[in-house]
This record gives sequence, structure tokens and C-alpha cells, in this order.
Amino acid sequence: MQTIVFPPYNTSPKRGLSDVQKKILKMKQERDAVILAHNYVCEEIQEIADFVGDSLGLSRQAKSTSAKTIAFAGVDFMAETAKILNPEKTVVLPDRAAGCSLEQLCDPVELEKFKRLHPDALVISYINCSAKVKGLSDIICTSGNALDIVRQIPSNRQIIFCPDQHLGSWIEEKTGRKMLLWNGYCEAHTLYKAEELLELKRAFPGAPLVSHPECPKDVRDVCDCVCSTEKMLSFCRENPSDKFIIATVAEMIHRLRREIPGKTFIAATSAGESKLQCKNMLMNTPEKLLACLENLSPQIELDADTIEKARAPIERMLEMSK
Ligand code: CIZ
Repeated sequence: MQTIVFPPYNTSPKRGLSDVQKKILKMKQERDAVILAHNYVCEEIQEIADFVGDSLGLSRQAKSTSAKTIAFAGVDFMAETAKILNPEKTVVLPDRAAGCSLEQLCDPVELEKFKRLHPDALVISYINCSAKVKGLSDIICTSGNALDIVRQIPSNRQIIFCPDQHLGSWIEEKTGRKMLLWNGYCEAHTLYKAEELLELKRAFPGAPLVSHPECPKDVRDVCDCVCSTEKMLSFCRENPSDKFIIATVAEMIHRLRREIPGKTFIAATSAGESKLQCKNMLMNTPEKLLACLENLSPQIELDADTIEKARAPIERMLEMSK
């Protein structure tokens, strides 16, 4: 087994910014832009972003920014969410092809048909879905607030949960609530094998194994903590261990190291690789971020009707997770 161990972060001496990072910061001023970056993008972008976080934190930042332009380093549904919350602003994404398997596995036409079979059910959708699917939903959630949101729904109300079957089954386990689950999955997190993770635990005795709820149940069952990326920070900060095995997209470790510099993080292996990668998040390179700021392209464009329909369930999520 070949794995990557990220030793404690060395905060001093700090290496200087690269030329492209400096150019991005200059162009950001010229464009009156804010750079929002997801926890899963590369370290070079995380280092210079105005805010690095999960979809919930990023949505809150997108809603409150006064900048004219939002440069979103992440995948398309995240940048779309920023646009839905700020239709008057310019929202750019470094690579328009950066999508998400969960989004692709939930076709709005199919969801509409399914809703017709269960007309009284409430639709809660994971934020990893298209703007059209958001528009067909009653409430959006993230992995960080999903438990909280589901617990607020009256127990006699049927829930359709889409698109992630694994996040859905984790919510069922934690809340004791049965839901109608869509059958989507994250093509990255489903690459983990429970056996490989158990082998890592044996190789690093005493290091808690932390995974994301997008992992399948047999994988989650061998973990010490299952939580959203944001909660991984508080778990690793508060837990007395000085070493953790992290089973989510490996770029998450950059943020963990920066914010918890005294500890060591081990990237969990997946399908014969030394770490888990998300091919869509990897499309966010510093060069493409610079180009999208320079050209104000590619931009997120959504029609007014899609924005209006998708906005209400996102706002509902923000209200329910204050
Ligand atoms: O909510 C998000 O941003 C995702 C995709 C994962 C997480 O747990 O932060």
C-alpha cells in the first residue's frame, strides 16, 4: 500500500507567492472580485482565496459579498448556487466543464416523474445537483446541515431525498427517519474499499479514520468519524490524537494542515491510488483562475425562471441552518 502522509504544516518560513498567484491577486482588484474556493481545490488556489470552505459556507459568503464579480473555484453547481443568490453579479468559473457525477445522475425530468408518484412528499435535495433539480425541490441541504434539516421536518411527512443515496442512508441511520432515496452517488467517494481503509488503520494505529457521508455504508462503518468537510476541521482540532487518516478528496488536507498546523494527516488510499482525487475539482488550476478573471469568462448564465425557482429552496436551507 502506497499512501501520502502530510506532516505538520510549517508556518515559518512561509514560501512566497508564485507569479501566477500574484497576477491573480492583482486581477482580482481590477475586477472588484472575490475568490471563493471549495475545500477540494488545489493548494495554490486555497492559499490566495478570500474564503475557503464547504458549500454551505460558500453559499453564505456568496450571499453576503459586496464584490461585483465572484470567481468561484469549485464545480458548476456551486458557481450556479452563487449566481442564483446573486443574479445581478458576474459569476465566473475557471473551467465550465467542471461538473459533478451526483448532478449528472439526477435528471430533472425523471425527478418530476418520481414526484408525481409521491405527490405529498417533501423533496430535500443535496446541494450537489443542477439548478433545475433545485427548482423541483422544497429544501436544499449540504452534508454539513442535512441532519439538522431533516430533524426539523414533521415525522409524519414523507421525504424524497436526492441525489446521493449514500448521504441519504447516513441521514436515515443518524435520524432514524426512512426516506425515499434517489440512486445517485459520488464517483470519487465510492472508490473507497473498506478493506483498504482497515489496512490503513493497521498501518497507523491510534490515528482516527475520518470519512465523508458520500462514502458507501460498508466504508462508513469502519470509520471513527463520518462528517462534512467543515466538521472534519472541528473533529481533528478537538480530538487529542496528533494523527488522522482522512477519507475524502485529498485536497481537503491542505486546509486541515493550515488550520491545525501541529498535526499529521494521512490521505486515505482509493482503488490502488495513493489518495482520492476529484477529476472535476482538479480542473481548477491557478492559470485558468487567472484567465477567467482576465476574460470574465466562462460565466454562469441561468434564465430568470430557473433562478427564481431554485432560489426559494436555497434560501429555505439558509434560514433553517442559522
Ligand atoms: O458540502 C460540500 O461542500 C461538499 C461537497 C462536501 C462537504 O462536506 O463539505
